[in-house]
Formats: sequence, structure tokens, C-alpha cells
Amino acid sequence: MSLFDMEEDFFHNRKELKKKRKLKQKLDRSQFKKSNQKRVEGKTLSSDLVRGRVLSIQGKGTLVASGEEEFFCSLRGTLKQKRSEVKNLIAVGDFVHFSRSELVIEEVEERKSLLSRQDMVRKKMQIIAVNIDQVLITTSIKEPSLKPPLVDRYLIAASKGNMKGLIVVNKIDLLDSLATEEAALYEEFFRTFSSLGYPIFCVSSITEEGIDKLVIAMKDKTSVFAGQSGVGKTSLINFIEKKNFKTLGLTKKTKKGSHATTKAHLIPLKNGGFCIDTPGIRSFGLWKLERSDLVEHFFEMKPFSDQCRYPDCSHRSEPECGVRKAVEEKKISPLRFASYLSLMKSIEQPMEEKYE
Ligand SMILES: Nc1nc2c(ncn2[C@@H]2O[C@H](COP(=O)(O)OP(=O)(O)O)[C@@H](O)[C@H]2O)c(=O)[nH]1
Ligand SMILES: [Mg+2]
Ligand SMILES: [Zn+2]
Repeated sequence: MSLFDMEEDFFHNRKELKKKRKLKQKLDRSQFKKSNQKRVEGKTLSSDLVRGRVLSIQGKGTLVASGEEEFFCSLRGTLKQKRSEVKNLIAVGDFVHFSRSELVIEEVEERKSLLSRQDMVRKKMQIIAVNIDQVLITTSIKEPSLKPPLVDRYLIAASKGNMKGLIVVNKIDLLDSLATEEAALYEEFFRTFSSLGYPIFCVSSITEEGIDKLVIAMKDKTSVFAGQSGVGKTSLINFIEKKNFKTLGLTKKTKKGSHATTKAHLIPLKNGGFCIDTPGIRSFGLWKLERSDLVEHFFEMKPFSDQCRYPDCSHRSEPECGVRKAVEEKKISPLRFASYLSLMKSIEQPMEEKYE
């Protein structure tokens, strides 16, 4: 399916849309019917403009996917002036409208979500990718071991960035080799997070277990893999890419370049949708935590925190704390409470970051 119908899909019946599209394709063999005018965000654009998605940005131009094809485009000069207030004129994941005959991008659509990195040296925000639907928060049960506080941290970052958080537990093939405590942690983790309503995919890029379900969850979405180094993100992407990736004429040529760099690029999935190779753990400009983020994220504590003696109780050492009581009575998972304490600490001592 064409990715340009993604938004429609949120509002319409999928099957009916599919039918309609098939019919339309039959009637109109040329995939890009030229209408005289198109309206984008209230503006009227002329002639042979086609909607596309920016896959990667290279030195000499921008690679744009449209339907089954890819185009190497440049930017219209006037666009540069028009968008002078925007930090990055164009970013990976942008929806654009380009002239098919001239291969020039004329218009960039408003961004729905933004994944950014703080450039420590130049103290500037760098956009990694935009319009991401979901973060695949990747962990492993062993090597490296499961770190629930890190998962909570990613879930917060995803939600702050307007993205859905999905949990991927990789290396499930090592389950039998786990020590008793490791196995217990995994079980508790799975039970806790699934009962809170988070989607969890237990997979192995070696035995391929569970990957099919993950592929389905990625269909028609733009997903970014994120997680501690060594958990198997690249292995999963390689596997899914092999399984899903449709090799397109132009891509072959440009792939070399884009793979050689560490810059993010979108990988089109055969069944519809895109995924992004890992931008690394700190790539969320949303990494900084505030206490209000914790209150919002640990939503299951709310009914109990209402019972704390002090309205601004931090649930650490204050007397008559409803949350600690609930943890003791096993009404709140000790695992989540430990996450909460660990993230609380990192708010107060931001230098003590352990990961990566
Ligand atoms: N046992 C096991 N090892 C895996 C699995 N997936 C990846 N690995 C190994 O974990 C290591 C790190 O994988 P990599 O994909 O580079 O992790 P990344 O840093 O998250 O991209 C490599 O040695 C992989 O072979 C898996 O499902 N099971
Ligand atoms: Mg990697
Ligand atoms: Zn309390």
C-alpha cells in the first residue's frame, strides 16, 4: 500500500480503502495522475507535484520515495527562504511535494513528531528524523541484562515526543540459560508491563521467534529502534530488512553511501511503512526528565499517592506514604517502584547516568 494513505487509514475502514485504491489503480494505470492543481495545507500548488517521503539526505540531494519509486531531488530555492524560520529545512521522514519532471522539492508538510539530538559542541538542536509513529524500545534478557528503569525512561521519552512506545525483548533464545534471578526478573517484567497495557514483543533474531508479530506491528508505521547498545537492534533491523525490504532500482546505488554513514535514513518496508536504523541512546532531545514526567508516567501510583500524608510526597522517606504502603502490599509492582526511585535519583543527580 502506498504510504500516502497512512493518515486516511486512521479514519477510514481499511478494507474499503483498499478496494477503492485497487479500483482506482485499474482505472488509472499511470500511477501519478496529473491534476492541474493540488491543495496542501490550504495552499494551492501547481502542476505535476507528487507527494513523497524523504528517505535520506545526502550531500548532493535528497532521496524521496513515492509509491514504489524513489527520486533524487533538490530543493527549490524559494523554499529555502520560505522556511527560513525552521531549524532544519528538510529532514529524514519529511512528507514533501516535488515536481516529478524537474525533481525539485517545492513544499514540505508540517511535522507531527520530532526526534532530535543536542549537539553538545555547538549547543544546537539537530534533527535526526521527523514524523515517527513509534519507538521500538529494544532490550534483551541477557548480554546485556534487562534494565526496567531504562525501558521506563524510553517510554517517557517516546510519549514526550508524541510517539507510541512498544517494548521489544530480544534474545529470547537465551531463556533457558538464564540464572534464576534473571529469569524471575524477566517474568516479573513481562507481567508488569503487559498488565499496564504496554505492547511487548518477545523475539529472537537468531531463532526468528516472535518476529512475525513485530513485523505486523511495524506495518504502515514509521518505527525507530532505540535501546542500549548490544541488545540486538542492528541484528533485528537486518533481519526485518531482508525479510521486508523491496530493492528498488535507485536504492541499490544509494544504499552504499547511506549505510556507510551513521546518519539516520528511512528503510521502506515491503508491506508498507518504514523503519529507522538506530540513532543511539541519547538521540532523544527528550532525554531530560522532570518530576511531572514521572507522575504522569507512573500512572498506577496515582490512586495511592492521593493517600500520602504530604501532597508533594516523593514516596521515598516521608512518613505515611500511600505509595510505599501499596508497594509493600504488592498493589504496585516493586519493579516499577524501583524504576521510579532510580529515575527520581537521576533527576536530582543528572551526572550519574549509567547507560552508554
Ligand atoms: N543470543 C542472541 N544473540 C543475539 C540476538 N540478536 C543479536 N544478538 C547478538 O548480540 C550482539 C549485539 O547485536 P547488535 O545487533 O550489534 O546490537 P545493537 O548494538 O543493539 O545494534 C551481536 O553479537 C549479536 O550477534 C538474539 O536474538 N539472540
Ligand atoms: Mg547497532
Ligand atoms: Zn508518598
